[in-house]
Amino acid sequence: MLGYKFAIDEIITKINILREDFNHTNEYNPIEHINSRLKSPESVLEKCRRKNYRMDLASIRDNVLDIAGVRVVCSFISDIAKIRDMLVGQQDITLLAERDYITNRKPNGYQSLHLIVSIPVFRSNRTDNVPVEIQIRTIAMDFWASLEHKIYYKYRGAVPPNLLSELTNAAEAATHLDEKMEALHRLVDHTSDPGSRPGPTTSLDLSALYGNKGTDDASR
Ligand code: 0O2
Repeated sequence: MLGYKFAIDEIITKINILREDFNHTNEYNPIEHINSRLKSPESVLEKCRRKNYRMDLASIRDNVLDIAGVRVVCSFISDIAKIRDMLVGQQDITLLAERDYITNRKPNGYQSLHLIVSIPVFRSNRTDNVPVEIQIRTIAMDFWASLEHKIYYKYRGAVPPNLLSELTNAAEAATHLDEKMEALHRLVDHTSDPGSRPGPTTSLDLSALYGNKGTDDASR
């Protein structure tokens, strides 16, 4: 487990460097917060059982690739691809697998980009290539996922159908919020040149925020 802990430390250092450097270069911080977790031995064994993997160390090492997990929470949908590309482009990071639950949302509404990467960890007597699962998502996606996770565990997987459909509706609302925040962010970004910055009384054209639904939503 120590090797997995070191791999988490390496990835978090990389993300913190990206955060600080990106902020310095672009005067903007795309990362809201970072969490990490080491899968417990019980969960590792449970996953082996569920997926029918052999229960020995070699099999665990080869098959359970999310023992080390890092979650990056961003402000806007467009930040997800930026962070993904900045990480995957690093020479010592190898992308082993990628699951895009944003383009292909799970039926329950779960959204996130999952990367399985491998990173070298330089130990006192050897170098290990250690897999880490990196989940990248927006604040709204994260908010939804943490509530869904709590509900799922509370009902031990047997969530009542009405609650399931409310969760799906909430996922829709989270997507809608993400899209609006992204559009607003772009709009403000385009007018952020101090020379063209509108005064407090100048109206911005907000129609792009509401797509082709007109501006009715603006009054809500
Ligand atoms: P935790 O709390 O992170 O330890 P698996 O689900 O492990 O059988 P696979 O194919 O290895 O399947 O992984 P997948 O689906 O790419 O990602 C699994 C992880 O993504 C989960 O880890 C969750 O963190 C997250 N996740 C995936 N689907 C959902 C979902 O529907 N709801 C929520 N809230 N999270 C999800 P763990 O190990 O289950 O949990």
